[in-house]
Amino acid sequence: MAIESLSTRIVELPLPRPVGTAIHQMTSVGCVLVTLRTSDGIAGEGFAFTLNGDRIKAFDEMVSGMAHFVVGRDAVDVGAVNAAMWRDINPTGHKGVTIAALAAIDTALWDIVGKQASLPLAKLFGGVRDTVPTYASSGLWLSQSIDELVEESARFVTQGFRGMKIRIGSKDPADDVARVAAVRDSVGPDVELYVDANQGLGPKQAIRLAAGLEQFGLVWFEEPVVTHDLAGTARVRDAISIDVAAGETEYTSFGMFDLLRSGAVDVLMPDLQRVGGFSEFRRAADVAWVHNTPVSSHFFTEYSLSLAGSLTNCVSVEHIDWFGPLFNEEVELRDGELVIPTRPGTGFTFRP
Ligand code: SMN
Ligand code: MG
Repeated sequence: MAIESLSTRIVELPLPRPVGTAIHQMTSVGCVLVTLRTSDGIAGEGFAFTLNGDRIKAFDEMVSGMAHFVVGRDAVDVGAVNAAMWRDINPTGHKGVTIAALAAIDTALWDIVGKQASLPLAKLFGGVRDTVPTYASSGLWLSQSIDELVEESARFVTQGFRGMKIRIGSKDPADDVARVAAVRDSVGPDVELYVDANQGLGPKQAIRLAAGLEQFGLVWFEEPVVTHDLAGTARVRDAISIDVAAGETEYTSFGMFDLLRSGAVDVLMPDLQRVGGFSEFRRAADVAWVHNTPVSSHFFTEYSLSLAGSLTNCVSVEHIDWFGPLFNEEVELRDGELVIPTRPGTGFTFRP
């Protein structure tokens, strides 16, 4: 069925409290909600977001400016529509606002394809699992005190999480070690702990810090250094025994290829918006596949479940609850894992 319209709506979701990482300060997220409507009344949905809603109107404009690529087209031709948008943004580049707009539209197109087929996208892409490991990630911020970390980590365990991510990158590395030690003490030896320095360290700083963190049995050390320093990230990876994860700030399967080829990561973490939607995430996962590297999704918990349910090499989905208020449906935690939705399309619909 032909797509009749593309519409957008900007919404701002306040966070429960201001939070900070080594490089971000956040009080809200701003979203551009994208809805495609077919002549037989099916709605395909996707969204793009910015931290604090910064410059969100530019994202709205970029999405709206691509309407002519989808209106009049059939969603099952998502490959051709995607290729046309890809060609069109060439002069501006395949990073940032351009790829975020392409990603949101690609997501909405696939949502229609799933709904038309009455299939969850995880099955339409080729189902591999019904639940996927996850870890609590909307918490344990660098901006919190040690007492708050202890209290919140215990609460995550009570909620049923078996893993959680701690933001690090303190001025004094001894503070990072103390913060991770306090959480490990609070949750016990069996809970999986991840750390994320949000690119806040230099390679040597990261290597020295890892030496102090190795005793805590961490799952991974995420974004130790600035995203474009692939050689620096690879140096860290070579020097430490903890796995290195990165990719959330890279764009498209080409960016992922560079990361993998540089030997910079043990776990690749594409972000649905920055990688370029479902189509490009799946290509990125295949690039990781040929590098024998697992993938774990960044943000976009709800939509990433469709990918996790269909990608053999997906090991986990980050649990961020910030975007929950957008949807009628809720993500479901079962025995510490997230349930892959069985509803058609992405399985999540905007709550008006
Ligand atoms: C992150 C990035 C941006 C804002 C908050 C948290 C973080 C993550 O890198 O991996 O969740
Ligand atoms: Mg991160």
